[in-house]
Amino acid sequence: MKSIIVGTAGHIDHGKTALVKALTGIDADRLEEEKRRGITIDLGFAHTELPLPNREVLQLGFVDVPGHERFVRNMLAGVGGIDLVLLVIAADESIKPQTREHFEILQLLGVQRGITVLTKSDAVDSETLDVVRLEVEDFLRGTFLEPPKAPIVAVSSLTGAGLEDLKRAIVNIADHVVARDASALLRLPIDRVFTIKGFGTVVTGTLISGSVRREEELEVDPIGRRVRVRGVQVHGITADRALAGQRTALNLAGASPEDLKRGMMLAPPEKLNHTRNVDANLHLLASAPRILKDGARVHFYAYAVETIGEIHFRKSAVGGQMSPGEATFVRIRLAEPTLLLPGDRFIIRQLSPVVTIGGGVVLDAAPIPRLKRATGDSLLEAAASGDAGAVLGARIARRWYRGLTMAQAVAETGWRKEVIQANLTASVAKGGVLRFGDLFLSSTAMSELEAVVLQTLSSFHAKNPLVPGIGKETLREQFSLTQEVLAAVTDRLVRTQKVEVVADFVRLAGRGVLMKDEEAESKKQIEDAFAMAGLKVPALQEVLAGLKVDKVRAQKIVTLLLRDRVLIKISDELVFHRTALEELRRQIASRKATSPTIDVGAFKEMTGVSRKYAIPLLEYLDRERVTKRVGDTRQIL
Ligand SMILES: Nc1nc2c(ncn2[C@@H]2O[C@H](COP(=O)(O)OP(=O)(O)O)[C@@H](O)[C@H]2O)c(=O)[nH]1
Ligand SMILES: [Mg+2]
Repeated sequence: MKSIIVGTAGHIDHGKTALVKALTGIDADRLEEEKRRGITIDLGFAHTELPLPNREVLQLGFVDVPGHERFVRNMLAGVGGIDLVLLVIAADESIKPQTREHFEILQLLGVQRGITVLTKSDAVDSETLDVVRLEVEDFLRGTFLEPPKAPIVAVSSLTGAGLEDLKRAIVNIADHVVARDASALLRLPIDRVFTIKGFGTVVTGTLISGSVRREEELEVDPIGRRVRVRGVQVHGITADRALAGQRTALNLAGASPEDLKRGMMLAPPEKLNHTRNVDANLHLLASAPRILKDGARVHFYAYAVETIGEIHFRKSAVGGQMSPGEATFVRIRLAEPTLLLPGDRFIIRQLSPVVTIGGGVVLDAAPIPRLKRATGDSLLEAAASGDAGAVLGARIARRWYRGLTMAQAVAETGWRKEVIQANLTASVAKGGVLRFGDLFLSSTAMSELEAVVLQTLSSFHAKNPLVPGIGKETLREQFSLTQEVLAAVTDRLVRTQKVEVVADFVRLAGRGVLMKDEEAESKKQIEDAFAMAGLKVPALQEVLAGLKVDKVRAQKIVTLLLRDRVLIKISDELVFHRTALEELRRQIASRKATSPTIDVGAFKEMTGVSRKYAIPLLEYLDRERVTKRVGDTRQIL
């Protein structure tokens, strides 16, 4: 079953609500005031089904909008999710101000398909109808509603004339409507909130992407409230789930109607982020009454959201102002946090008098502060081109050394993980993008990082000849790297033999500690003392006392020997030379052939050390998993 949303548009009293009723049998004017005054104030909803030529059923959800100029903001809240528009023009009045304003809004929102409906055909003679038709054709020239690709159908809701033609036209066009992506992340802009006795809180909206099931947990943006879906209705009928492109009502647990309002958005928990800054391509209508200045404040509308936005031009080329008919990249600062994603359309209206002056498409809803303009612009250009691979490439590149995590990629695009993965396969294969687990880094950033790390190391060595290298953590903090990126860059430099990693230190390859003669001599003395002692090591303090260098420097040398693992400390008092411990391991290993176990006595005998040394040594071997203590004896592993 295919589901599409049909929206009405057009001047007040041109017969939009009557047309919806004629098509569906439902009066979309639901408010008492609307019925009394006979005008539509807020959005109205209706639904019906039509058979498709392939015998499938076409499910139609209608969003009926008010035509009155005072209620354009309500019209904007409804028009965001529509797939097909019925531009309603009364044959007895022809084109009027809100015909123009609504039509401009539809074009700014990028609505692709529709039908122009000349209503009240019964109220005029056929000559008048022909004249109006010519006028309307002229008005539609060069737009998405230009005939013949979009038909003009004359109807009378009163007599029913032309309604069958209109239904046929709807079915024809619906066939070409590309279904919204039900596999994308869910977003439901809330356009109504109310309570139903015995049910509690109900919200409605047009599901613009994804799907929603009963019992699912959702997050209300921007308030961050968690709610549970107690029930789902599609076009007034209880369903297990609603899919993108359906008018959806959800019964929610976890929020009362006072907590919620039109303009909030339902989304999966902890996946997407709201923002107060969006980068966009803004188009100023040719009909806009005046130029737009940098920093201008406007009404901002997207889906059911209505807030204030401050427009800042991205390109100095615009010269501080935008003329009617121009388009340019802008950053919009929003008065309230709003959940938007690239590709979302918006409308701007002047503060006073309130008229629609432009609109556009969001290119980035997660701009990074203080980013170089060129870097930011290359993302905007990629986003405007619509090339998913290029967009991801630019999003990764602008994160430079820090890289972009999969979770960030999901939040920035609203695409699922699998989609992101698929769109990155090519650049990962070609090497332009590097992948480390869930982190992506541009290869340019990585090469640059390698160079900077090498530079940093060489100046560090020059300044600190007695220190074996820079601590990994210090290096990480210096460039604000994540653990993954630090590991990746050091791995790469180790593999190309440019650096060495010793314990937690990174140093240039072959760059041991450069010592003065006296220190070098002392170092050798210490090493020799321990190397010759084997396991019967002297007390460290004794060795140090016999050196030429002072105590502080002697201690430093010992620290270096321990760091380089030339000396190994196995307890507070006992330090051994690496070779002595290696020899011990060999001895133990060869003993295994004759005896699988060893006790303290046998150990003392084998090594010739006293109990004072034997116990710590055996405990060390246990820790190193060379032996394992079993009761009074040790098993050789
Ligand atoms: N004669 C005639 N009157 C119509 C027709 N459609 C609507 N009307 C009348 O026009 C007025 C406005 O209609 P309505 O649907 O509320 O207009 P909307 O403001 O565009 O929703 C009402 O009094 C309707 O009865 C039609 O096809 N023929
Ligand atoms: Mg109406």
